[in-house]
Amino acid sequence: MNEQSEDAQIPSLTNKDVADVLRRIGDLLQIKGEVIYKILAYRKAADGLMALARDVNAIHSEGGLESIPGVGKAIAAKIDELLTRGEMDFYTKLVAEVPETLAELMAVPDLGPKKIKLFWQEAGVTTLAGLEAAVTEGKLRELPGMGPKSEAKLLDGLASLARRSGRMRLGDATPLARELLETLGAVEGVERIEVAGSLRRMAETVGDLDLLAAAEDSAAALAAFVALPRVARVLGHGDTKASVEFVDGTRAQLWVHPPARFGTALQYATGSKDHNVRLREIALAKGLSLSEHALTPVGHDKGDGTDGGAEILCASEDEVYAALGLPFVPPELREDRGEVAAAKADALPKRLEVAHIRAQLHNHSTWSDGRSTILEMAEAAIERGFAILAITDHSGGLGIVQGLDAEGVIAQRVEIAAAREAVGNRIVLLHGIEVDILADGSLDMPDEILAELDVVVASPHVALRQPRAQITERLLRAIRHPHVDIIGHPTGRLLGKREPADLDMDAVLAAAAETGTALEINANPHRLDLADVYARRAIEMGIAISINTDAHAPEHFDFLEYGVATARRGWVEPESVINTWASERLLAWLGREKS
Ligand code: DGT
Ligand code: CA
Ligand code: ZN
Repeated sequence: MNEQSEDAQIPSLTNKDVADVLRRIGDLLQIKGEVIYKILAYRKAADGLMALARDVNAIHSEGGLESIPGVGKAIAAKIDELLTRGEMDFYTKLVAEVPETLAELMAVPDLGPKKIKLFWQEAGVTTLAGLEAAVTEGKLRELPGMGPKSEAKLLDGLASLARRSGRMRLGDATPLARELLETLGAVEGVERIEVAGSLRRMAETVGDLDLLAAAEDSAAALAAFVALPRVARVLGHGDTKASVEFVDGTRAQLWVHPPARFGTALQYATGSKDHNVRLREIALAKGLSLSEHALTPVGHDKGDGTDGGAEILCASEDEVYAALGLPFVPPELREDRGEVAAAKADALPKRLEVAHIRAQLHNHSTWSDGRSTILEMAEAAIERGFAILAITDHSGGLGIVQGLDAEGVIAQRVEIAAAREAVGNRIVLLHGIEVDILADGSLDMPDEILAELDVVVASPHVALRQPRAQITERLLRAIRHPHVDIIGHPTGRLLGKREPADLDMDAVLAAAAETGTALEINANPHRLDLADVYARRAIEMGIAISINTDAHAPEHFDFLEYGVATARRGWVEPESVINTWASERLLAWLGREKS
């Protein structure tokens, strides 16, 4: 299809292009005030398109649009129009009524369809730039529900939107990369294939996917890569490297190197750039020049008789680091945050492994917004080899989810007891709660109930945009609370969607250290909260870390690898993570009296 599009009259649209139109329709209908189920239908169809691993044009030509999840007859007809004519009547009429650019405003944090309609109709705001100008000029101040505070909030929202880029979350990139490795690894002649770049370093978001294959002959691997069904455009296709854009807009590149040079190539492509600069300095001090192809003695092959010796080829990264006199530096540490100096001093952190994690202390069930029963969660935890599982459903005050009040917690004891009976000694099942830290810093559950629970995770969910002093004080109150064991997802951030709360982290960390309250690394890939840099500061202060998947269903236990990676990136060693401790030690810690 890519080839066809060159001569076709209508430029072929990618899955992402079509999904964007459907999403925009949903947004514009919502601003217009249309009923919610219609809006959701467009969004579901857009999600269905984005999840496809094939080009929608191919599905279209087979007459299979209605087989796309979320796409029914009516939307299929509209997509057909769009792909056939490059236009959709419904959309054309809609944007004649509601300006197309209003949809952009839906991405501004804390700005909803009603306000957008108000700003449009009362102040003529139709674009992001127009919104910024209207706020700055005070044109929105007199509108209902507006004031200096909401103006400041809008400006913050616009700024955070500008900071956001098209980066992918680690949790989305990882399964995609695994699929690519499997497909391309099966290509004839490919001896080895690995991810590189920020994905191998397991950064919380990645800009693009870097893949690296070892093969004597690069042509077959590169040809297979550019012919993947999910490729929408080939951006480049050379002798040793190709880059593509997928149907969902993700970019990826594949390098192919001879197996004998795979180590230097992988080391180079893994980065980070700054880490590589450090290594090149060390190489130069040893009279070597480090490149993706080899370690080359300075003066090698200059043709003037000053040949400094033969190239050193490295098939593995171990050999690269060894040639520089260093132990292997795990990819998660390669951010130029002191890891090269630590490697030289043989003082790299002890590596935390997923297998070290024996307990999961923050999990939900059907008693709040989880999808599985307590027993189902317990069985799934047993299957994954956990020794301890805590059920910590939400407290009631959230408003958005059905949570537990004091009576609910008491009623839940019966089911916990029944589940304990059913699992016997296969796992230790703890009864806990994820209690909401209310806007004033009090907890959404009476103390006497909290006192009886095995684990108390206290988390901020509401009023996350409070001013710094207020939200910091609120967290401090929760940290100092005698029954709180763990602070869940401390900053409340959602990657690419919501900025962290404006916390004074020094104060938060100091209070956690002083009171012996653990801070969570929430492993959900939308959160990864605490972030790596804060986790590192926390362990330097002796604060206990708890890595939890916040599972709302059994498959969420799979998030653990992202939490562990975040901890590694924060130089966190197994000993600092309470989830690695022997059961008796962890249970004693949970039952301690806080200072
Ligand atoms: P990303 O994609 O923005 O999340 O970040 P990376 O780290 O994956 O960076 P990317 O994709 O631009 O490049 C992949 C790797 O290639 C990078 O980690 C190191 C290597 N690399 C790229 N450009 C340079 C460079 O100018 N100098 C050096 N030393 N290495 C580079
Ligand atoms: Ca990259
Ligand atoms: Zn939560």
